[in-house]
Amino acid sequence: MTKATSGHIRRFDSQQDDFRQQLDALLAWEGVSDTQVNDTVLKIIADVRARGDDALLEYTNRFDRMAVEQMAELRIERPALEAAYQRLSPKLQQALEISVERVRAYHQHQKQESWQYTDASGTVLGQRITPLDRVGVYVPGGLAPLASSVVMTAVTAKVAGVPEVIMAHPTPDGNVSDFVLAAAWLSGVDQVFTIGGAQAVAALAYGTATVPAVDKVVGPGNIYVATAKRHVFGQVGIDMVAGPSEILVVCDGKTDPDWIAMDLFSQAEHDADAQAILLCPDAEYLDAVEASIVRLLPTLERVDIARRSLADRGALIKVQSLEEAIEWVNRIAPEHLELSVDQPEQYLDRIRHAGAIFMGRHTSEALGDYVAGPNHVLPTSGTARFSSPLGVYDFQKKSSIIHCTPASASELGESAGPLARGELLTAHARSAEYRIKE
Ligand code: HSO
Ligand code: ZN
Repeated sequence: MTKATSGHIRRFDSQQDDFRQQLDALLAWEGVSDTQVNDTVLKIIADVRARGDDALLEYTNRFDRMAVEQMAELRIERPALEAAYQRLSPKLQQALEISVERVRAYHQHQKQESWQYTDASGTVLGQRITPLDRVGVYVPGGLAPLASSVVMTAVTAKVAGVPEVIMAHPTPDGNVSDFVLAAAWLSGVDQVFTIGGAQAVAALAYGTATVPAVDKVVGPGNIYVATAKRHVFGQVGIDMVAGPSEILVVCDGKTDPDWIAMDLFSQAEHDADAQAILLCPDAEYLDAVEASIVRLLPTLERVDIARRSLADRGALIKVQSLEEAIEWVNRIAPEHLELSVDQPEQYLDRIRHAGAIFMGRHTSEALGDYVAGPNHVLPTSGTARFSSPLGVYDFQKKSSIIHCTPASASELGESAGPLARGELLTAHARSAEYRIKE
C-alpha cells in the first residue's frame, strides 16, 4: 500500500517492489473451493436425486422459510407471468420491453447457421446446428430482484431456438417479485419454479416428478448454486462457474471523478465480495476519485455492501502510463473493462482478455447490465482468458454430416483400411474395405 488515505479503498502504485504480489493477493478468489459448502451441496444433490419432489419441497421450505405442501404451489405458468407484467408501471413495462428488444437484436447477430460443401471426392461434408431442447435458467432471489438476468439468459436461449426454457428463482419468505416474473413473461420463459440453491440446480439436472430435467443450466447464483453447477456438469451442460462481479476502470484522469466513483460502486453494491479497481496514471486524479468515493458512498442504498466490497477487494492503482494499464488489464482479465479515455479504439487491439469492454467516458457498465444489448452474464475471476460472454452459441450444438457416394466411399476406404489395420482394428478396416469397388 502506498499511503493510508481515507481507509475506504486501498491505494497501490505499480512501481512498488511488491506490486505484483499485492495484485495477486487482491485478485485471489477462493470462494468456490470451500469444503463445507461442497459437502453440503453434494448431500443436497444426492438427496434430490434420490427423493425428488419430497426432498425439493423440504429444502425449499427450510432454506427459503416457506410452508408449501405441494410442488404445484411452486410452479408459475405463463398466464400468471403476464398478470405480473400487467401490474408493473407503464414506465417499467416500457423499459423492460426496450431491454428485451435490444438484447434480442444483439443476439440475433450471434446465430450460427448450418453449412455444407462437396469436396473433390464427391463427399458431402457439413455441420448441422440445432438448439438444445430444454434449458434451465437460474435467477437469484433475495435482496436484489435481478430481472435483467432473466432477460439476458432467457432471451438468448430463445434466439437460439430453444423450445423450452424453465426458470428457477427462489422466493425467500414467499416474496415473489412481479418485476422478475414480468421479465420472464417478456423473455419467453415457459415455466417458473420458485426454487433455489443447490436443490434447484439438482432438480433441473436430474428432473423430479414436477420439475422437468433440462439439458443445460445457466445463470448466476451464490456459492451454493455455483458449487452445485460444478457437480452436475456432465449430467447437464453449464454456462460457467461464476464468481462475484468485477469492474476494472482504466481512466486517463479526465472523466468526472464522481462518474468513476459511481461506476466502481455499481459493481461494489452487488456483493461484499465484488471487486472494483481503477487504474490511472495521474495520482492527483486518484485522490479526486477517492474524495468522490468518501462523499458519495454514504448516499448509497446498499452502502454497507459497497463499503465492504471497496475496503476488502477494491483498489485505486497508480500506473506509469495508459499503455502500462493495458498490460495489467490483460493480466487481470476482468469481467467488465471500462476504457474511460479519449479514442478508446486505439487501445482495443492490445486488449486480449476482458468479458465486456465499455468504450469511452459515456459508456457506463450499468448500460451494459441492462439495455445496451450484449449479455451481462460474463466470465469472472480471470476466466475471460479462456471463456466468453453467455451467447446464442451456448444454446446451440453441432452435429457433423458426412455423405459418401459409392465412388467416394471407395476412395476414402483405400486410406481408412490401412489406418484401421495400423491400429489393429480389423473390423474397422473390413467395414471400410467392403465399400471399395473392384
Ligand atoms: N453486473 C452484473 C449483472 C447485473 N447488474 C444485473 C445489475 N443487474 C453482472 O456482473
Ligand atoms: Zn451489475
